Parts: sequence; C-alpha cells; structure tokens
Amino acid sequence: MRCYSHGYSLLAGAHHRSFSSAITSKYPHTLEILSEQYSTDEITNVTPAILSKIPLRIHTQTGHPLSTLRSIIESHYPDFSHISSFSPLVTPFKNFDELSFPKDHPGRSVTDSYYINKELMLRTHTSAHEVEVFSKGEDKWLLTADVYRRDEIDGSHYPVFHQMEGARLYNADASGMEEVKEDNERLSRHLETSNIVIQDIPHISPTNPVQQTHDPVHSELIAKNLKLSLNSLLLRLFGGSKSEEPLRVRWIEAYFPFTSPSFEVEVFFRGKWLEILGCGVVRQSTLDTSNVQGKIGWAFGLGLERIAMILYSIPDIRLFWSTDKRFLSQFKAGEIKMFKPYSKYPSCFKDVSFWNPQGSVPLHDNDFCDLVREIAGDLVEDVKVIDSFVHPKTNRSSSCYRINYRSMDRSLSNEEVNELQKSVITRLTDVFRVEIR
Ligand code: FA5
Ligand code: MG
Repeated sequence: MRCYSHGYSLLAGAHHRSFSSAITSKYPHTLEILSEQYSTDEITNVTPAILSKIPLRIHTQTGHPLSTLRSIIESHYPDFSHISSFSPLVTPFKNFDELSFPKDHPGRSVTDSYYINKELMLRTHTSAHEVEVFSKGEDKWLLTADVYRRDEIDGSHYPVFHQMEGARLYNADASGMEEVKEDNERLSRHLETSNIVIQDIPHISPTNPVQQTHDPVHSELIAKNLKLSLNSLLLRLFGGSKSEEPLRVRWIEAYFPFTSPSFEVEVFFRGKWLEILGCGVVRQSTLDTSNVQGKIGWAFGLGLERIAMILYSIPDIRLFWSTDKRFLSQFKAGEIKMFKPYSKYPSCFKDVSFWNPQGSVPLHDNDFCDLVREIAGDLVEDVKVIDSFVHPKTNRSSSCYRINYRSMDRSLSNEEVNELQKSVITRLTDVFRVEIR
C-alpha cells in the first residue's frame, strides 16, 4: 500500500473518486464536535471512530509519553512560544490553499482526508496553522496538535497522530544574517560532542532550489541553521542512548509546496529507515499571506508518535491510545523509560476477496481500512492488499485483502474474530455493493 505524505505522492495529480459518498445516507443532518453542531453534506466522510478521538488530546495528558515528549522538545526551544490548543477543524483553504498546494494535490481528495462537510475538514498537518501564527507576529514558535489522515493500517501508521510544527524567522538584512551566523557557530560547537551518526546532504542543490525572491547566501545560511537546529534537537532526544550501536540519522531531499529547499529526516530503527520529520525554508508567499515583511526563516513538522516509538521502544502506534493500566502506569511525566511489553497476544489472519461492482472504480484502500476500523477498531493490527487484478474477459476488477486481527491487551477468541470478519463482509456488500468471491 502507498504511503501518503504532504510532499510528493506516487499518486500526484491523480483523481480518486471515493465510495465514501455511498455512506452519506448513514449520516445524520448534523454532527456534534466539541459541543458544536456541524451540518453534513455529500462529501462528509468522518467516521464515529475518528470523531471519538477529537476530545482526547493525549498530547496534553500529563504523564502520557506524547505529552512528555512535547515538553522535552518545548524545553529545548525555551524562547519559542509554545502553542497546543488549536481546534482540529479547519477549512480546506487553510489546510491547503494558503500553503500553495496545487488544486489537484491528492491530499485534498476525500479518499485521503476527513471532511465534516465541503467547508470544513480535520487538519491533515500542523502546517495548516502557519499563516495564522505568523500573522500574529510570532517569529519563534512551536505548535503541537492532533492531525488526521485517511491512511493505511499498520504498526507505524494510524489515522490520528500528532505533529509538532516549529518555525523561526529572522530579519532578511545584514543584522539578521549576523544573528543566523552566530547561532550557526554556537550550534556547530555544541554538535561537536554528538554521539549520533548524521549523514548530511548539500543545503541547496539544483533539484532543491533557492526561491527566486531569496538571496542565495541568505537561503544557504537559513537552511544550515534549520539543519543545525534540528540536529541539536536530535542530539538532545537520542544522544543519551545507552545502546552499543550509535543512532544513525540521515538527511534527504524532499518536496513540500510551502518550503524550498525542503528536507526530510530519517532515523534507522528496527532495521529500517523511519521518516520522522519534514522541513524547509518557508516559502515567501506564506509570509506574504501572513503580512510579514522583510523576514526569512525555516519551518519543520515532526511526527511525535514516530519519535516516541524510538525513544520509549513502543512497538505499535496503537498503544498510544491504550487506556490499559499496564501501559499507562509505566510512564511518569518528564521521564523517558523503555516500555516493557506486557504480553504479545496471537494474531489471527483473515482474507477477504471480492469483485468490485461492474463499471465502477475499485474500492479504495483507505475506504477499506476505514470500514475495517469502524467495525474492529484497534483490534486490527494491519491490513495488506494481497492481490488485485482485472478479469481479461469481463473487465471486472477483483481485490483481496488480508486483515490481521490482534489485540494489544488480551487474546481474541475465534468466535469473536469470526463475528468481526462477518460484519466486515456484510458491510462490504451492503455499502460498497461488492460481490464476495
Ligand atoms: C508534513 O505533514 C509537512 N506539513 C511537514 C512540514 C512542515 C514540511 C513544515 C515543511 C515545513 P509529512 O506528510 O511528511 O509532512 O508528515 C510529517 C511527519 O509526520 C512524518 O515525517 C512522520 O513523522 C509523521 N507522519 C506522517 N504520516 C503519519 C502517520 N500516518 N502516522 C504517524 N505519523 C505520521
Ligand atoms: Mg513525509
């Protein structure tokens, strides 16, 4: 399955009609979210499982690992404003247009994002608040929030997760650049003590260009400041590791509509490179929209769960939502401690194969994942596509998915899993009109 990001997507430019609209008839005329009523319409696709997460705000619950991680990062940037109270309901304009997302960006589609109605959606990233915060005249800020994306189901992807946005602006003149240089020298000295292995790349390259309105010397200094600042954060977070292998971190080139040059950082974790953040030099158009003049700066957006999984050795992203005492009682505010898995319960795999309705686009993976989550919630560990093909004679398309049912807290009985699977099949045929094979 694909991994959607706010930069490139393998599906860039593609339009995906969603089956979500097929379930609108199931929606009441209004939905209550954080004590307010919102009307639904033909694009409403937010599910009850998702809505139930909105009031939880686990990134602010004292003692929760995400809250501790937030505080540690905030303490690393003591002179920045720390914001964590913004509502997740935003207009598509704020989430995408204000940040120069092209009109056909796949992130806008109902298969990738959750919509309350045509005018309102759940933010898909914390960057949605950049213009709002810059407009207030803030030059140094961190903003932590829950973000929502229709995504695949597996150990490191969850449809609700937490990001922290950080940004810093400098005056785009000689005195501002002096300040950047001084900061770069301070950070470089600090990083000499680093015990983590950092693979770097050039700050600027032909494929990762300076913006036309920027002085290349300024842009270079800012990109360097961004990298040094984040490397120093990574040293703060991972530098104390007692494991024998030094932590490996690499910088790679990236693309985001609202930064240039742009980068991503990956950390080598459990035998794989895991992406933990995206960042870059802020597009001048974002600052223009915010009525900020004569400044240049950087922004980053990091995934709190991904970093917490590494720091606390938490093996599955679903655990962050656990209310089990065996999970929550292991953590204390301000303290990073290895998580001790209390038990690993057995998996139960179930396959389902079906023919998509004649003459229609195949069911989207994200529609399938949301359907499974609606029925089985966090009892699903992951969902994989194991086969899909088009019949050469009838032209009908067929899909086969494998669902891995596994609870983090207990053993599931055969009967229970069979019941869940039966409901998945009923919902598939009732709502999406597929024909089970
Ligand atoms: C963004 O969301 C950009 N807004 C980041 C950014 C901010 C770029 C400011 C430039 C300037 P991306 O889609 O790559 O980018 O997500 C950022 C991070 O969120 C990822 O690196 C990852 O750590 C985390 N993340 C993304 N999707 C998921 C998911 N489904 N589950 C958990 N974490 C995720
Ligand atoms: Mg990314």
